[in-house]
Amino acid sequence: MTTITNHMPTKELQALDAAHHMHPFTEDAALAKKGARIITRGKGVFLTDSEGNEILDGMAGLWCVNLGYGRKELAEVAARQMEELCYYNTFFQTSHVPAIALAAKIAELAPGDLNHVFYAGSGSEANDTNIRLVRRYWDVKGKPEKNIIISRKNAYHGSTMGGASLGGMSGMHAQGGLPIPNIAHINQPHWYAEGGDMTPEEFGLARARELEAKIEELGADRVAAFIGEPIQGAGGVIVPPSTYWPEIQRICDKYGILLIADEVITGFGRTGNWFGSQTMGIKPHIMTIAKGLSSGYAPIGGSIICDEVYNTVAGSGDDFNHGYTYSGHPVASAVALRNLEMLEEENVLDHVRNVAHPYLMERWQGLTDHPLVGEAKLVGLMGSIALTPNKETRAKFASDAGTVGYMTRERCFANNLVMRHVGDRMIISPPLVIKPSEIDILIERATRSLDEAYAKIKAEGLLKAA
Ligand code: PXG
Repeated sequence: MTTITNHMPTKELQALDAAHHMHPFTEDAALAKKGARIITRGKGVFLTDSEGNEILDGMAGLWCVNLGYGRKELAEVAARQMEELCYYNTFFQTSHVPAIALAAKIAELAPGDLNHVFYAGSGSEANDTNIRLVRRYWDVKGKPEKNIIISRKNAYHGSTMGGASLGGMSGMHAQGGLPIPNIAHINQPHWYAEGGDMTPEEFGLARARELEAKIEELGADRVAAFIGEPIQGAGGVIVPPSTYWPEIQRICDKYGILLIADEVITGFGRTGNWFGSQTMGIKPHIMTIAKGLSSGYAPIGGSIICDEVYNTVAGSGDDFNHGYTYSGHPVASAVALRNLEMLEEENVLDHVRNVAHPYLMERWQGLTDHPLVGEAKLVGLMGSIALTPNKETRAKFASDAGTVGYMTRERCFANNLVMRHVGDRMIISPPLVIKPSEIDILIERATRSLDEAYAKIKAEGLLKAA
């Protein structure tokens, strides 16, 4: 067999990809006909594909490459660690320096008494850990029946059986017999799409109080925890009304329910603070982390656990029978630690707060002048715009949800901008190191794509409200 390299013709790479590589969240037979876009390298906020296109990555990969592509120092740290100790486990009463140092660093950065880290290989695995951890916690407390976890519709918490069950994606639940037992879902705080005539503040309270109603319905002695993304990411960058999270916190406190903040996207600077929980003013007992923990340079995730939950489970007199071969993988841990140090040394959070966010906010809000754009939201560097045929009424399109969003995404693709669509919402989450001049390129390509999509939508008679 010939060696497969970046230098092979695109068509050959696509054919091999189609023949042997099954993609996540993809209708593979349809992709096989079209051929995947092959990404060959990355530098800063730009990707290059096998055709030589320079693409501005408005999504930081999958919300993770926060320091940008091509950071040599991270590659060097990985190489050094592989030579020194490529692997050892953290089971059976052993540990190693990268896992220790990273846990200490995460505990230093995490607020309050979130002082303990359980490692996983990804965000999905970490949420599986959380399911077992909170159930174990209440079990040790003598309340084994307090085992239901409440989550939200349109939440994303991963793709394992546990993660997808916590998530509220109907398309995922429809495949594979999900959710697993004892997971309940309430409605999401998505004012633009579901708020009707309420003000955002009224709606935020109403949606938070669905948690109270659900706890009352199930009985507080049955409910172990509530899990939520401080800002829903994969669901469409849905920023909850300001009233939402304080009310959720009040309800969790009142009923003695553990609060899990899924910080897989919002952690490590994405919202301008170290954690989205700080931006939203909440105090979770457990945080799920992954993605930005290593800027995507190595696969690693985990749970940050407060003293009370840790002390209870750790002091139960029995093992917590859970863990992964790659829990605290030394290479991934070393890379993650260096990534966190670089975020600090380069004052990346200051850059997000004082440079990139204010500048992008101004330009992003400017997109609401476009006839297709109903609202523009941006917290830190995660943003969304709603596409609508009628800005006044916040109407949905008459076409199937996502038709217009997909058409817009196709124009972005053609214009060398990675901007995703979730239904008829367009979303961005660029590397945190993005410069104002690169934000100008992002906005210029986004505007051109919106213009082209608008022309096409009109031409195809799709500019109709449902
Ligand atoms: N929680 C949240 C909040 C996430 O966004 C996960 C958990 C799962 O992490 P892993 O590392 O297991 O993938 C995620 C992942 C998308 C998209 O289409 C989003 C994610 C993953 C894949 C696609 O926006 N988020």
